[in-house]
Amino acid sequence: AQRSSIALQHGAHHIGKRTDAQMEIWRNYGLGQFIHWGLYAIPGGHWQGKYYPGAAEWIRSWSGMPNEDYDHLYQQFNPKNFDANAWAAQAKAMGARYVIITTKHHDGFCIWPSKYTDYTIANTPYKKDALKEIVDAYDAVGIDVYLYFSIIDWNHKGYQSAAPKTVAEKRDYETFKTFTANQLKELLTNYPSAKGLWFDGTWDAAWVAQAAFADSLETELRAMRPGLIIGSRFRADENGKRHFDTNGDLMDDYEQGWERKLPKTIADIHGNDWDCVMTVPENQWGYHSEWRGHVKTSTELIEMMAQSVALDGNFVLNFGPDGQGTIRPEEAKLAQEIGDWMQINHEAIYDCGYAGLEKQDWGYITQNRKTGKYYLIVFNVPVSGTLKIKNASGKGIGKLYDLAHPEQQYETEEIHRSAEGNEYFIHLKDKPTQPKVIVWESSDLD
Ligand code: FHN
Repeated sequence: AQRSSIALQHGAHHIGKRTDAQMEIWRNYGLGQFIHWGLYAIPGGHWQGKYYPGAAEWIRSWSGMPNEDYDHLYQQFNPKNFDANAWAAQAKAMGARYVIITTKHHDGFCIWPSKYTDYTIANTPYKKDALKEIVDAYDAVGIDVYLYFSIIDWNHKGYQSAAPKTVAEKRDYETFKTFTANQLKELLTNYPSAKGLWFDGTWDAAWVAQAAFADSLETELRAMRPGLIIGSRFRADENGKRHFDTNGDLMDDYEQGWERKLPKTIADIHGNDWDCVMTVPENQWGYHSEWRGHVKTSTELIEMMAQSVALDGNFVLNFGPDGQGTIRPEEAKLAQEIGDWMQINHEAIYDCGYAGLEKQDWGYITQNRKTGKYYLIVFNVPVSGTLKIKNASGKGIGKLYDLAHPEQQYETEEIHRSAEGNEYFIHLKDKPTQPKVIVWESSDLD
C-alpha cells in the first residue's frame, strides 16, 4: 500500500538504512556493553536505612531521599577502585564490540569536567576526568565508544519538563537549550574518538516541542563528526512524533525503542537497524546494592543476544558499577560466562544478521553478512534429539558441522521437498549443556 507522505521539515532525513562504513561497523557489532555510573551509585538504592524499590539512578526523585542530600553526594564521589582499564579488559573478554557510557544521567552530574556547569567530576574529591579514562581505555582495547547523554537535567535551573508558558519560563528554557547544545559540542570536541551519541530523557513535553532546534543542533553535531551515529530517541518531528515521524518513517540512524524488551519476529523491526538495551535484574541500570526479583542468567542473556542478532539487531548488556568503581561480582560472573561462550561461538554473532530462513523452535538462525554461512544457535533440544531445518528455495543442503568441533559433521535426513525450500532433520549426537552452535554451509543446487 502507498504510504501517506506528508511534507515534513523535521521528520526523517533519510529513508531506509544508512550504508556508509561507520554504520556498517555498527550493524555488525552484535554485542555491546552499557554502563550507568554516576552519583546514584553512592546510595545504591538505599537512604538512611530505607530501601528504594525504583531504578537506583532515579533515587533523587524519591520522597525518601531529600534533594539536598542527593545534591551533596558529589562531595563524596571518590571511587577508590575505579580502574577503566580493568572495565575495558572485562568488556573485551565478554566479547563486547561497543560501549555506551553515561556521561550525564537525569540528575545532571557530569563525569567529565564540563566547563558549562560546576556539577561535574572536577569538583568531587576524585577531580580527574573519568570519562577520558574510560574512552582511552576502551579505545585501547578496540571497543568503540558511544556517549549516553540525558536531555533531562534535574540540576540545571532552566530545565523544564512541561512546555514553558510564562515569559520567564521561556527565557530560562532558552538558557537550558544553549547549555545542552554547548555540552554536546564539548563532548564531541573533547572525545574525538567517540562514534556516536546515545540520547535519553527526551520525552518531556518541553523537549518534544523543540523539533526545529533539535534538528538544527543535530545537523551541527553531524557536521562536527562525519559518520556520527544517533538513534531515534533524540528529536521529535514538528508534530511531536517520536522515534517514527508523522509518515511512520524512522527518525535518524537506528531504532532505539527496544529497552528491556525484544522484537519477536522480523516483521516487528520494519526493516530498520535497532539495538536492545537490557538490564540484568528487572529494571536497575545504576548500582542498586540489593537486587530483588529475577536476576537473568548468562544463558538467558546469550539467548537474548542470539535473538537480537537473528532479527538484525545488536544486544547491549547493562552494568552498574558501585560508588567505588567496582563492578559487582554478579555482573563480573555474567561477563565471564558470556565471554567464555563468545570465545568459542562469536562467529555466530559478529558480522551476522537475519538469515531469511524460517524460525525453528530449537533456537535461532543467524547469517554472516559477508560469507553467507548460517549459524544454528540451539537452546531447546527436543527429547528426540532431532532438529528440523528448512533451507531457502533453490538451495541444496551442503554441509553442517559443530562450530566448536568442525570435524563433527552432521548427517541430514530429507523430510520434505517444496518450491519454498526443503525440510531436513539433523540428528544430534550429544545432549548439550550450553547453547550450541552448528554451522551450516548450504550449497547451490546443481
Ligand atoms: O530513565 C532512564 C533509565 O534510568 C535508564 O537510563 C534507561 C536506559 O535506556 N533509559 C531511561 C528510561 O527509558
